[in-house]
Amino acid sequence: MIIFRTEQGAMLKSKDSLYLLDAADWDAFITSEKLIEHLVDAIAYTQPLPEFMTDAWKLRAPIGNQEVWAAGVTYKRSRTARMEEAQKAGGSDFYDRVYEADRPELFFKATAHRVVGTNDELHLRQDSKWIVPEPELTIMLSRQGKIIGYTIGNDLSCRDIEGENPLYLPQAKTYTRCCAIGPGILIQDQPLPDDTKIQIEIDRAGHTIFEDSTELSQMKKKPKELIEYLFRDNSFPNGCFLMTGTGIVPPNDFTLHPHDEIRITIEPIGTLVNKVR
Ligand code: DO4
Ligand code: MG
Repeated sequence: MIIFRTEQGAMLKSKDSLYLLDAADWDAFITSEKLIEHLVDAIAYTQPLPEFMTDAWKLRAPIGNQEVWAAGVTYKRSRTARMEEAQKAGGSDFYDRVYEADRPELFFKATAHRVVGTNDELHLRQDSKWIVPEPELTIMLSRQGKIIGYTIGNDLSCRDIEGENPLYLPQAKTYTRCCAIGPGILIQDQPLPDDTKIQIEIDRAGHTIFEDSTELSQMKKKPKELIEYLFRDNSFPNGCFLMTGTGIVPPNDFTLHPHDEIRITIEPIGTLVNKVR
């Protein structure tokens, strides 16, 4: 079951049918301990929506007042890319060490107002010349740290800023429209299979200029370990999102341009589509 957030309320997709649920208080709805029961009831007792009706509905980012946190250097590819970008500044050793360490890299990524949904625009930071998308499996967690479900995240990152000095990480990562989440949340507390693929395509002027894929089996740190560290001495009254790190980094001569379109697919969640400006 996948939940989408729309102007009209929560839209539930089950098999090929769509149902509308009241979610005026999105935080209460999505973090309710009875969420699964509500969804099962909606399927049993309400009429599916005719498709023509929902075609024009705009999907919003499926986030209320949750914070977005992110894990870093959870895949070998990210470790190598970071070591390269930080080499001149003498910071590469930190990335190698965090890849091997028990304690993961966890950082604050965004508040909800910095997050965009699918089909919305991400922002290219004006004082950066080297910006890349990071396609990441993103977990929604309850206030108790239980997995509510899975979505797709784009951890837009300024590689020149973080490469200049690791202490600049918050500026490289957190700014207006720095993060995309969506299109919806796959409601499931069980882990996704190791062979789940994460795919990315970047289009410029109608041509695909970069595509790549990885799979969850390539993640060195597992979601359970990341969650356990994130919730140590830390409280999240509305639950939170945790981006689990990127396993795909475009070549070092690649940077996003205004109007590029980024498509990130993780089945069975769907595809997150964003242009940049
Ligand atoms: O330490 C830099 C950021 C790492 C990151 O965002 C990632 O590996 O996905
Ligand atoms: Mg990342």
